[in-house]
Amino acid sequence: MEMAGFRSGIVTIIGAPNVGKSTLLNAIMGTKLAIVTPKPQTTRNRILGVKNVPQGQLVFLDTPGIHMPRTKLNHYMMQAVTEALSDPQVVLYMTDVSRAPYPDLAFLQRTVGHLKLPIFWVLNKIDLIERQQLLPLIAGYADREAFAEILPLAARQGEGVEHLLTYVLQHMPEGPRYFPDDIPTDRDERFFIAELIREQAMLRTHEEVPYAIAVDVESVQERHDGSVEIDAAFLVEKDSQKGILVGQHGRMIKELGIHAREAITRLLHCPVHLRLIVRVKKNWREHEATLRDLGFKDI
Ligand SMILES: Nc1nc2c(ncn2[C@@H]2O[C@H](COP(=O)(O)OP(=O)(O)O)[C@@H](O)[C@H]2O)c(=O)[nH]1
Ligand SMILES: [Mg+2]
Repeated sequence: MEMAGFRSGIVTIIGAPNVGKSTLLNAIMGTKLAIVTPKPQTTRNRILGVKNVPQGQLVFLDTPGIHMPRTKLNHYMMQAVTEALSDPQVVLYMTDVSRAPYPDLAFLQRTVGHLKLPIFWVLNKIDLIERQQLLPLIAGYADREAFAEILPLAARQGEGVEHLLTYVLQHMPEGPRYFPDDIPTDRDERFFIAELIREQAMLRTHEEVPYAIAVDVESVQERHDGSVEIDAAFLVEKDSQKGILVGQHGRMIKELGIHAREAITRLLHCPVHLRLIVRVKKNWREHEATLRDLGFKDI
């Protein structure tokens, strides 16, 4: 039995691509669950982080940025958002103060209007504006009463994150501990390994290429010496993309492999051997069976 007054529930983070949703999840968790790049649509799945605090348990859901689905992959990405909105107790709606600070109320009405639950307006990236601009910016927004709380923060610096946790907890109902204390997420190691590899590829490629890349972790084997051997394949859609990812004399794939290996070593806390190959799979983003293999499915 939990102590009296134990609070718990689901907190869904939504907002436009690139406002800093995944960065906030990582800041809350104090560890890297979601990959972050300067490119929109980096997050493709719903990512769950369980934050245990002395008075409760908060289950955060990071979501892909809201956008119009153009491919089947995008369609699944938007389904992940819908799923994350099926049963939250609090919604964190994030905007970027340095770019488009004000909420899109029509959008909120459409997506969460029917839920009748507290919505926080989280203004992220306050490090990018002058401090004295912040209050007038918030005061200049007429529909403030649409929000249960208005919280400015800088997710990348971790500034305001403790504050946010305090407020979220106040809005949580009494409830059980949904996850054991030592289970921080619902995805397996393989998922995070694939994501860390994809992050390095996304950081180093441009235009359409980062969006045409998927990573399939084909095997993860522990060796007797305590190290781990990983085989992973990049999927791309065209030969030209394969050329870019491999790079001249294999330089690109070698370089990103080094960085991915370091990141995976931090994740697994043991030496890692990483073998990467690139496969061309025409139109994989529209290919139902491939998407299913990669873990995207109808809900
Ligand atoms: N300056 C600044 N940049 C941030 C902050 N939070 C996130 N970013 C950057 O914004 C970009 C998008 O972040 P990400 O978390 O991937 O956004 P998402 O698409 O909403 O998940 C990345 O380059 C982050 O480093 C912040 O508080 N301040
Ligand atoms: Mg993200």
